[in-house]
Amino acid sequence: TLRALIFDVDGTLADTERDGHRVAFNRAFADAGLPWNWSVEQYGTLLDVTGGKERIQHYVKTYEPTFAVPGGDLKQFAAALHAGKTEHYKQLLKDAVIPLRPGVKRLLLTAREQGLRLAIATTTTPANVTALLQSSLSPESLSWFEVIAAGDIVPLKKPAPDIFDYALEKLDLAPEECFAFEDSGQGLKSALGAGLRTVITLNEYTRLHDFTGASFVLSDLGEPDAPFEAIAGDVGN
Ligand code: XBP
Ligand code: MG
Repeated sequence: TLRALIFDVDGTLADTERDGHRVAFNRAFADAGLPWNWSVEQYGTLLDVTGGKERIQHYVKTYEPTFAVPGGDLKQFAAALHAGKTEHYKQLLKDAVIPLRPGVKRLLLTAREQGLRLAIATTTTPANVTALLQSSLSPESLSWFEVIAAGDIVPLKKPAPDIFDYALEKLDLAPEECFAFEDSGQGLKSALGAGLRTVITLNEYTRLHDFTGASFVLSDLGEPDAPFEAIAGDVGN
């Protein structure tokens, strides 16, 4: 029996990467007086590395190999930059709502009506999940999710299965009792590694990823009442 749905956040609940995270990284770089600016296109390549702190470290090693790291410790430097990035991301979501993807709200509401349990398994920082749900869904929507597994709660990020394993353990459910919702190849690998059936919704950054093993690969979750949502401007409450 199906008992729970486990959701990825970035790219699955909302298209947060291009106009959210990417912009926040660039603002943090500017604050630190760094001349780095990640373009929409380059960010697509950088997304291969999951986790913002890990992404910054990867960027420096790959594209700025001669950069003299202040303090000499790249991990520490990336963590400090990333803390600034998180502040910018939260502020961005306060200034402008990034809408949930089509059909996400309907699916969450329907699942709740039917007594399905909800959880989140994401690589993103916990504060980002809170900020997104509060601004794009509703202040009380955080409580809809029984488990919010996020960020550094497990040492190995996606594509490792650890974050989904963790969510399953907290739900006290077997993978056969759940479905995962993902948008990326790394996310799918992570969910499959945890034994989960997975629904993929594609986006601009992930549409060419390898989705072998997914139960469904969909453009989005917007059918059948997407036109209604569009008319009603169904964002927020
Ligand atoms: C999302 C990520 C995150 C975000 C940025 O992956 O990889 O790193 O890009 O958030 P997923 P942070 O959708 O698979 O969870 O900067 O907080 O890491
Ligand atoms: Mg994602």
